[in-house]
This record gives sequence, structure tokens and C-alpha cells, in this order.
Amino acid sequence: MESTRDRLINLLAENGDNFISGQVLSESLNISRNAVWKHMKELEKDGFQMEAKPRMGYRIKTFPEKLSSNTIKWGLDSNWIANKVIHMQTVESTQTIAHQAAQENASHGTIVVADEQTIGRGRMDRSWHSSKDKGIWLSIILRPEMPPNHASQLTLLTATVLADVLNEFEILKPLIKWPNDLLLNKKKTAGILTEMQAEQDRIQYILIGIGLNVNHSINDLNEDIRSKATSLRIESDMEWSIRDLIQKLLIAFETAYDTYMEHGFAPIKEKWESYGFKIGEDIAIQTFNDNWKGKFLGISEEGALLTESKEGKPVKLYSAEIDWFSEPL
Ligand code: BT5
Repeated sequence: MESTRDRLINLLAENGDNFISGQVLSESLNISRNAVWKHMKELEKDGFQMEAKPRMGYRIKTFPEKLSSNTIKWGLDSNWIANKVIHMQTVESTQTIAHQAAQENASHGTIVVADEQTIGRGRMDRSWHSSKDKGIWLSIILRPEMPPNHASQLTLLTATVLADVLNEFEILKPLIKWPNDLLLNKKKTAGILTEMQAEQDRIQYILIGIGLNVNHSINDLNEDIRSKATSLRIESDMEWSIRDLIQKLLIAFETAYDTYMEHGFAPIKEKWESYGFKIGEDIAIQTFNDNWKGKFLGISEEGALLTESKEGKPVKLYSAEIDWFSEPL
């Protein structure tokens, strides 16, 4: 259920520059005109600039860049994603907040966004640097009806969504490093962390955590990652609207997810491979207990890594890290 505030935001956003009368708002939202006024005051606290004219009503003159649940929803034309937005300034990890929310029955499509994470997480207990107001630190709660062993396909799907969103901007040439690092100029600009709560053959929920470096200058990147990480700003020499990027990402995610649910993994596989870094070339492969060199052949129909065994025979690997030789990450 959308809250009254969300519906108000939708009505105002749909009306754009036109005034909408207090009467219409009050009738559409089924609240008193006084209650409409109070909601308007709350929006102003978030930095929305409102214009109110007698006999004409209200319109929003400008909305702030600052992230809030209200600004993320402003003009967001989605069906199910971000129907609920949990925005917090500082969190340890948006994944932790999302786990809590999911356990308290947060609905499919709920998102958690933070301005800053103090203990951002990568995969396998690695850390993810998430400096304040510099990037997108976001988790999406999903409740898909599919076998738990397909969850990794959603990670690959998310990587293609990020690549597609960045690829819209001519200045950026994103590639995906197996399985889920987004690279610009061979440096990592985004990572994805998928976590799942499931029973035997039923998924309770999946969390897709997305970290995207946006407005970092080189010095904003932690020293330990400076040589191998980058941001949109470093690659493009311009400041980006984080709010705008979040909206683009959400809409692209919703579309890709719906397509995946309808048509399966095949279109994602094709797209992933079109962005895949080093496909057809030699890579270093590392599994839990071994490492060797082989050709990167692509990904399988279910999303596994296709490469060559030590003996040069084609193999499918479900979990492995890869690297390359000339310029290792
Ligand atoms: C990832 O792990 O790339 C997954 C990152 C997911 C972050 C999001 S942010 C929202 C949500 N909440 C969380 O707490 N996490 C998710 P992995 O493939 O394991 O890569 C981790 C490695 O990337 C680290 O060991 C560093 O080498 C490097 N790294 C850390 N922070 C980085 C950054 N900001 N930019 C580029 N590389 C980074």
C-alpha cells in the first residue's frame, strides 16, 4: 500500500509545472485540506520548494538533490520497485537494514538507501568503502518465486542492468568482470552483493546490494583501492546526480527483472556476454582450492562460468574468481 505522502508526491510530480488545487488533492487523497497543508510542510522540511497560490493551489517549484525517500520517489514511474523506500543517512550496511526489514515482512521491491555506510560489505567478508554522499549504496528486497539455485542469475542480471544504465552515457564504456564487477577503463566502479534467505526449495527473500562509486575524486577513494577503483566522476570529469541515477537504475532493474521472470535467463546471458570482459581470452582462474590458466569461453545457459580445465577441456564453474595477466586488478 502506498502511503498518502507517496500518493501526494505522485500527484504533484505528474502535474509538473501546473498548479493543482487543495480541493482536488484533498479529494484524491481522501484527507482534509488541512492535512494536505501539513504534508506540504513536511515536504518543505525535506527541501522541496513549494508555491501556493490562492484559488490555484499548489505546485512544487524545485525539489532538492539531497536523498530522501520523498526525493527518490519524486517522478519515479515504477510499478513495484521502490513502492517503499527506506532512506537513512548513515548505516553500518544497507544489507543489514534490508535483512531486518525483510524479516519484518517488507514487501517485494522495497529498497534501502543510505548516504553513507560505515561497515559496507563485499562478498566473502570483504569490505566495501562507501563514503558519504559520494555514491549509490542501495539494497533491493526481492521475493521471487523461483528455485534458490537460480539466485546467482539475479546477480548477473543486476550487473547487466548497471552496465546498461552506464552505457546510456556515451562517455562511459562499462564492462563486466566475472561475475559482477562493473569496470570502467579496467577499474572497478561498482560491485554487487547478493544475499538470500531460503528454505530447502523456497526463497524467503533475496537482497541485491549495489554499490556504485559516483562522485568520488581520486582522493575520496580509500588508499587501498585507489589504483584499482574508479568513479563516474573520475571517468567523465563531471558531477552526477545520484538521485537521478538511482531512479534510472531502479526503472532499468524493474524492466530487466520482469523480462527475466517472463523469458528466463537467455536474454540476460546474451547481454552479459556482450559486456563481458576478456571473453575469448586467457584468464587466471581461482577456485576454493586451486588456480590455473584457461580461456574464458563465456557463461552457460544457467549463468555459470565457462572456461577451460587445466587439461584444456571446457568446464563449467559455479563459483570462482578470475583475473587477467597484463594488468592484474
Ligand atoms: C563487491 O564485493 O563488489 C560487492 C559490493 C557491494 C556493496 C553494496 S553497497 C550496498 C550494499 N550494502 C553493503 O554493505 N554492501 C552492498 P567483492 O566482489 O567482494 O569486492 C570487494 C572488494 O572490492 C574489496 O576487497 C576491495 O578490494 C574492493 N572495493 C572496496 N570498496 C570499493 C569501492 N568503493 N570501489 C571499488 N572497489 C572497492
